[in-house]
Formats: sequence, C-alpha cells, structure tokens
Amino acid sequence: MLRVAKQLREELSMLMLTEMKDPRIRMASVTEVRPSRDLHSAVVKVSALGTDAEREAVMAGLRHAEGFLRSTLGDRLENLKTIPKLHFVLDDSIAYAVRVSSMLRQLDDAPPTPPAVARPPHPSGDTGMTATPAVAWPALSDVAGEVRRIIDSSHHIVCMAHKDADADSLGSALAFAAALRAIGKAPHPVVPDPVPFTLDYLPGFDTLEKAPERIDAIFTFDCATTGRFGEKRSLLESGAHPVVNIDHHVSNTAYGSVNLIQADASATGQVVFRLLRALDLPIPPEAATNLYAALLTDTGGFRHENTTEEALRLGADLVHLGADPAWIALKSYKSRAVSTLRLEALAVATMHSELEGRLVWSAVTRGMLEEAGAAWQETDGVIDVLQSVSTMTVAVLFKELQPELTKISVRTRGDADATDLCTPFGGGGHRRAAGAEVHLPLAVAQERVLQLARDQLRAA
Ligand SMILES: [Mn+2]
Repeated sequence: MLRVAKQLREELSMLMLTEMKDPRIRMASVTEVRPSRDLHSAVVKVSALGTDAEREAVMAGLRHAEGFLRSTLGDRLENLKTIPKLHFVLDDSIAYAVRVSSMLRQLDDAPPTPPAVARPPHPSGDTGMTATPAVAWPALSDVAGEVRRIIDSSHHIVCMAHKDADADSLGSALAFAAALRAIGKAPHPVVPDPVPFTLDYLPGFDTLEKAPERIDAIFTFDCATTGRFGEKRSLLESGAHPVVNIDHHVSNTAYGSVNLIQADASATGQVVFRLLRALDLPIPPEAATNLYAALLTDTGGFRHENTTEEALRLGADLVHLGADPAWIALKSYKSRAVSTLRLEALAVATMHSELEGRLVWSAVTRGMLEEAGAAWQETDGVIDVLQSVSTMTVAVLFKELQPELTKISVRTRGDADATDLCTPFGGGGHRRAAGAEVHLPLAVAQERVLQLARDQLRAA
C-alpha cells in the first residue's frame, strides 16, 4: 500500500509538472496520496500557492483533468490493475481552519459589538502555521462610491443567489433587484439549479431568470466562494462583467471586483440594508419582506447567537417598511409538506448519540427520500431537530446525495467550532453552522467525519 501511494505520488507530480498547461497547476505539488484499502479511490493532498481563488482554480483544474490523469497513470503504472479515483483536496486546509476559527473567536470575544475583523482579502500563499495578522475588510464607506458607479453605468444587472439558495441569499438578491427596479434599472435575479421552490413565497420569485441575455454587471449575495455558483460559475469567472460580492461569511474569498464583506452582520440581508441606505436607494415593501425573511431565517427565528440588538432593530425597521412578521414566519416555519415530516421522522429515527450526548448525528439516505416521496430541499429541518438535543455540542447530518458524494451539515454549541469539522473536508461556513460536500460514499464519509469530530470533542 505504501509503495502504491509513493508510486502514485511520484507519477502524479511528474504529470502535473510536464502535462498540464495551467502554470498554477505546474507550480502546485502533491504532498500526500492516501489510497483506500480496496484501491478504488485515493485522497490526493495538493499544496498550491496564491490567493484562495487561485488555489481553488488549481483544485478545479485538477478535478477537471482527473480522467486524463487517471488514464495516463494507467499507461505508466502497469503493475496496478485499476487506477483509483482521485479526490483532490487542498493540503493547508487544517492550518486554514485553525486560522479562521481563531479569528472567529476573536470576534466572539470582543464586547460589546464585534469589529469587522477578518482574515486578509488576499492572503499570501503561505501554508505554514504562522498566524496571519487580522485585517479589516474594506468598510462600506470605502466601497460605496465604486458600487454607485457600477450601478450608474449599468442597466442590466444580474442579482445572483447561491446554489441551494436559502432565504438569506435569495431574499437579498430579490430585495436588491426590487430596489434597482424602483430606480428604473433592469434587474435579472438568477439562482443556480436546482430552483428552490420552498422559497416561492418570496416577493419576486416569479421574476427569476434562467440565463439573462444582456448583462452589464453582476451582484452576488451570501456567496463565500465561486464554488457556490454551481453551473453559473463560468459567468462569474469570465471576467466580462464587474462583480460586486456582498456577503457576511468570514470565509469569503473576495472574488469580486468590489467586495463588501461584513462579518459582523447577522445576515447578508443586513449588509444589503446597510448598502441600500448608504446609497440612498429606495426600499419598497417587497424588498423589506425579502430582507425580513433573510434576517429571520439566518438568525434561526431570532434565536441564534447572531441575534444582535442591531438585528432586532432592523426587524422593526423592516416591519415599518412593510414586512409582515406573522406572514413571513408562517411561510418560513409553518408551511411544510407532509412528505417533509415523513422524511424527518425517518432520519431522526436513525439518530445516534455518543460521548454522553455531546455528539449527535443522523443520516438521510436516498432510500429514505424515496420512501417519504421527498426532495433534497426537504431535509433542511432535520439538523434543527438534532441540534435541539440538550446535551449536544456537535450535531452532524449526513446526506447521501450520490453513491460517491455525501453532504454534511454541522451545528455546534459552546466551544466547538463547526468550521473546524468542515474545512478539512473542503467546506466552510460559520462557527455555529457549517457544511461540506465530501466526495466519498456515505459510509466512508461517516467514518472519517465522525472520527475527526470525536477527536476534536475529546481534545476540547
Ligand atoms: Mn447568510
């Protein structure tokens, strides 16, 4: 096994150096290859230099070239019957997780209102453990002028939500679109597939477009990385239009031409509200409703730790502007399909509790989905049930999206940090809520993720 790993590592390094056109991939190095016992798959750890966006491009390039690399390896390594599937992961992920979580802790520790501290928008390529000094993202006042110029010089403006959009992302996009429409612009709200039909109550949902024909500028909402854009990703990365990146995730990779990242905001909807106010743009009632839905759901119905004084005041402001709290709560929390509850029952019935109930986890399989007659979008509430357990510190929900693709959702309490568990698997999010897509079968993903969760809980 060791010999196979060594062979794979050497040949892969050689192929990347000699056969890949992208200079960034040629500069990247394979630091470790870990084949599975049956040799069906192998995790390939890659160390790459550059900004997060550049390193992500390297990973995307490698994943794209996986077929070519495997078949060339097959030609060169004749002693192997099959060449394992290659799962590329960034090698510095753990150091990065440590860095992000320590900065989130700084945020948490700073009374009374946390400053907008985050990691640098363009971190240097260092992969070492030395702490990068925290710098502030550009303030709203620094970028407002540039955003204004982009709006003034554009007519067709795409308002983009992320893949598997939640009410914060889509509500922010639709609210901003409503404000643009009110000043005579032609907004084009767009959401990557699949269309989130559970959010069809948001005003303007019926104006969503598949592929706008004319585009002058793109605004993105609640999207930490370009990986969040699914099949729309090329639109963002074409470089053909200015991209304004509006978000509140501390893990944002600053991929926009203008980046308005406010990690102290409870929701991206709050960042949008601040921006609309700063630009003196109108906030019509349909925008207020969308922003209220964003704020309500991202604070867990004003229950999470991000329920700040400003968030509650914003709620009141939005009600003043025309949002109906009872109606939005009804649509957000009391409008579930029978199939959703059936699915939840099946998933919760498989719940496991470990380490005196500190670790609770459950899985949704494709079989459960079929049995309940439900869609993936209907699994959202399961993690909420898991995190309602009194003893819980870490709650994990596994979703068997495909035979070789497992999605994890993580929630935490106390000292535990959800990104510590998700970033090593290529995901991200917040301290209290994070997720990742793990390119492994459900059983393997469970084993790996739970092992790390147990280690982290025991070490805590
Ligand atoms: Mn959000």
